Amino acid sequence: MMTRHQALAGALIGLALLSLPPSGEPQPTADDACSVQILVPGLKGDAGEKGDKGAPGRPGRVGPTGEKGDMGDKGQKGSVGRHGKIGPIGSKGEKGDSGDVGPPGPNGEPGIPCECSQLRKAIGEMDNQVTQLTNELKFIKNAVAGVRESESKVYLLVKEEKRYADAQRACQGRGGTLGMPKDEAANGLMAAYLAQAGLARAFIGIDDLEREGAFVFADRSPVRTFQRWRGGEPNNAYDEEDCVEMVASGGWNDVACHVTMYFLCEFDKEHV
Ligand SMILES: [Ca+2]
Ligand SMILES: [Ca+2]
Repeated sequence: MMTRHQALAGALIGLALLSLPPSGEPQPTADDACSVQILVPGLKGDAGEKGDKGAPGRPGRVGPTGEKGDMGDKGQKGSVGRHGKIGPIGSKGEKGDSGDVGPPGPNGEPGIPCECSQLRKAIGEMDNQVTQLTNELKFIKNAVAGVRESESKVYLLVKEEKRYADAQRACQGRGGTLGMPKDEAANGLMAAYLAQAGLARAFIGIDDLEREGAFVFADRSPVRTFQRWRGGEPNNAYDEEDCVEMVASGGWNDVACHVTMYFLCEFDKEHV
């Protein structure tokens, strides 16, 4: 049994066959105008020729940032730059070598004439001072060499050859006198001092300068009971022996005052 669809399709095909003009036949006549023309889709045609290239499209949107590429080659040397600013002051450098000696300077003004007489006087005074100091030094050396002491006196043997008067002045200049052996103890001490020093004799403080034969000690006190004259002395030989020496044994002898020899000084301890 035919379905409604099959029946409709068959009807449509029949109608199509009726509308097709027979081949080789003339154009439809007026009668054809009355024929029912029904349009149905044809079969798909062949592919057409390729069209021309279209116009360029609009620019696309900006893309995302790309990854960093490798370092490029070193560029060429640039041109010289401008001068920079002046830098800070540097630290002090080391001392340089001495320079050459300069030329001599001009002559100076004439000097004041030399006061030669005054200079000579000053030099003379200095010479005197030197002599004085030299003598002091000798005396001190003697003192350092050793002195002898009794209970009340200090004795010093001065090893400088002097005349009697000069010897007395030398002792007085130091606050003493030539040695005065007024008793056996003093005479013995002075004699021992001479002997230990290896001396044969020295001036002591006895003389008869004021009156021949009247011997006095250096302090002008007369020589009385204590005397230690050697045998035959005092003899006032050649009528010129007015001063007295002591020999190492402790004996006394009158001698000429102008001869020079070492001498013994004595000082009171109270004044030393
Ligand atoms: Ca005499
Ligand atoms: Ca004599």
